Amino acid sequence: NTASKLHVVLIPSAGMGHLNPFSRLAATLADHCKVTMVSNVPAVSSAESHHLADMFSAYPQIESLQFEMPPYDSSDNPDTDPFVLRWEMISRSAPDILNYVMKSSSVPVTAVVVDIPIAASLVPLAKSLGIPCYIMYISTAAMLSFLSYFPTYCDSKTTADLSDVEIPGYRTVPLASIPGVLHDPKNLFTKQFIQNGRVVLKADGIFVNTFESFEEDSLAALRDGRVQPGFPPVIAVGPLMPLNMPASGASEVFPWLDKQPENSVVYVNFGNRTGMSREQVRELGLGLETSGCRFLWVVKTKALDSQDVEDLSEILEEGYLERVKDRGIVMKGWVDQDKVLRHKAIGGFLSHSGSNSVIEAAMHGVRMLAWPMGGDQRICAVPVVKSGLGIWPKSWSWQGEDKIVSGKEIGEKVKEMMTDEALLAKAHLVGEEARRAAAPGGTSYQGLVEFVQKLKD
Ligand code: BUP
Repeated sequence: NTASKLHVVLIPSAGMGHLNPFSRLAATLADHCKVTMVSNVPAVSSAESHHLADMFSAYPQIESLQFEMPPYDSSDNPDTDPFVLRWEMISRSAPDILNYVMKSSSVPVTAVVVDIPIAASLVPLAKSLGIPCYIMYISTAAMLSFLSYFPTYCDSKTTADLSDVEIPGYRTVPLASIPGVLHDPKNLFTKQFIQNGRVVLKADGIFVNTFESFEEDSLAALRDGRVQPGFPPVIAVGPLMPLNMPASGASEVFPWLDKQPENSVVYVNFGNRTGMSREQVRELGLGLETSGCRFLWVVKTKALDSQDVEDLSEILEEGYLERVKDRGIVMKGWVDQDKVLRHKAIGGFLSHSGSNSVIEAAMHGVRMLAWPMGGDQRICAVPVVKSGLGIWPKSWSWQGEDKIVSGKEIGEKVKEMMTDEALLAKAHLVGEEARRAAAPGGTSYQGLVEFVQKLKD
């Protein structure tokens, strides 16, 4: 049959926030056609190495191609985030990666799906070889609108400073929601962001890990050309279903969760890339304690997991762990977020509102208290509030502001979220809609079926 001759090659960049949705897309697509996923080795973080090894062993039907990254001199960009540096390395190696893919593939390549941070180099190359090229956009449709409009905004602005970005016919993105790094036009990330923002228009289509009812307004604005005329097809494919493999990371949390009442535990995790200052960590600890709620808290003070080696007892106030031991688990490292969010004891999620965390909370219908810290997180918090999934105290600090949010404020908001029955009911509804979208016959499922059908034609 034709489907067995279709071969889609996925090229992710780096960071668990990218590998997770790519792996989920690979597993979903593998039900419809042959799928290969390229990994760039060695991985930047240990979480990524573990994840890739586990995924390829659990899903032997996904072919693995490993591309050895050449050594890279980072002296031009000494302070750059290691993930952004890796994106740059991959972009520079794009011709070699595509060459390698074409040479090593056992079956001719029908289409490639490339990750957004490396799209500017890979989309034009793939197109020049006559290969249909799709982008996997790793964030919300709201953020895709901002990314796609930002180059136009930069071309037309008359001063060096940024201001509110008005996307005509759609919405105004306030200055405070613009990723802080974009203020510096010389920054490597800013250059990549603008190039990738321009290249989206050249892709054959763009996958977004979102679903119709969650971001109806943003999807409509993209599709009807309000954000940019002639926008390629936007295929909402979310929530992408978690992989079916043994839980990763800390396992001791689950027997504890099993003993807690339904909807009683706040899960607190700020993602892979957000290290919090020790002072803020201590206030957060006080907040969780004074909220009176049960909690599962993953503490992170460094952006890269291999550097996050400080012991909890050094980070937290003396005596804290002893005081909260009957009510909470405080841990460092990795916990299987999907398994946590689907647990019936979890009643709320205090999150940095990273795009994957948002869509995962939506999928499991878990109420959110959004505390965006930087990057695209304030833009991703918008659909959280709009859909009714959660609340967002906008005055809380972000992006390296000196301001510390007090334990008292945090405690009050956590309690507010956890006692709001209407919010709980609304979040459950969002969860039902999300799961319906992803199930056979749902809008997101259909989006992927139509993508495969188009490749066949
Ligand atoms: Br930390 C952590 N367990 O302990 P986001 C993360 N995850 O399963 P990002 C775990 O990593 P930004 C952990 O489920 C999600 O799929 C989580 O992605 C998983 O945040 C992913 O939420 C994290 O997008 O920051 O990538 O850390 O996207 O804001 O740059």
